[in-house]
Amino acid sequence: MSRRHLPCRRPLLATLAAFAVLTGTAAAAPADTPVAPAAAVTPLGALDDTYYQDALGKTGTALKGALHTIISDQSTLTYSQVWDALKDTDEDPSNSSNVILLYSGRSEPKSDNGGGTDQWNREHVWAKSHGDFGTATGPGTDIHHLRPADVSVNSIRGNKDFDNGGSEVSGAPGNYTDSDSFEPRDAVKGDVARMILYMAVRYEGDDSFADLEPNDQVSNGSAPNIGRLSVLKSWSQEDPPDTFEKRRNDVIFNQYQHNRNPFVDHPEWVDAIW
Ligand SMILES: [Ca+2]
Ligand SMILES: [Ca+2]
Ligand SMILES: [Ca+2]
Repeated sequence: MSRRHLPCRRPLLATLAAFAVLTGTAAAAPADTPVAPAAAVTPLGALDDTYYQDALGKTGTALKGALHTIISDQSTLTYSQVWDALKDTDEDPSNSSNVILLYSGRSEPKSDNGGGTDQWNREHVWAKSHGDFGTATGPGTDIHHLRPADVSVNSIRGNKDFDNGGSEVSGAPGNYTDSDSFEPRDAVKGDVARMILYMAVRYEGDDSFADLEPNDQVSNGSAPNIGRLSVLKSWSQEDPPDTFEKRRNDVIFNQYQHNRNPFVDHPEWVDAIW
């Protein structure tokens, strides 16, 4: 560790730092101070002036239609390219060798992807059987709703709809499941909701894939629907976008698909549409 962490060795520096805090002036950082990387999140105003220009001021189906047009202009990935993309989008901010697993919250080495127990794999938050889109390039490779997940927990979630309740999931504290639904941990409830609603706006049946839509049911099976909408709306309110989720949206926009999840940028659009 650097000498400046020893007490009373550099009283002048401490005084200067305290002065800077009090006055808001920026004292020059000592050469041995690590500089924390700034959270590089695109300012909303800049997006509104450009990316979201045609959506502003709209509500309901007009807003949904405008957003569909905006976010459908994108690049696509193959299913094998998704592995490397997720190593970037879901990187652990505290350990650049790891990713954070969606449901368990565990930090797992990026290199530990695969199909084995305790490895991580590619979770389709909009379960791919709901609309039967598989892993062909399209909704099945859209990283806005693909997340690293523990292989066993991914299997337990299966293709269940989302709802509150059930028994706690083994290996994923704070997640609950019963025979027909899955409840993610509190920290990602809003993420899950916004991913589902992104998919509903992005996929409207005007390409070769099904029109994906939320509804208020569970047990949707292979229908192109995911529930329950009322619960997802509550989750989006309870867990607003944080820096991790916003950075993720930026990385997908800047480096991979060049489209955004509008509900991460404008969470109030959830209620404006549904
Ligand atoms: Ca249930
Ligand atoms: Ca969250
Ligand atoms: Ca749709």
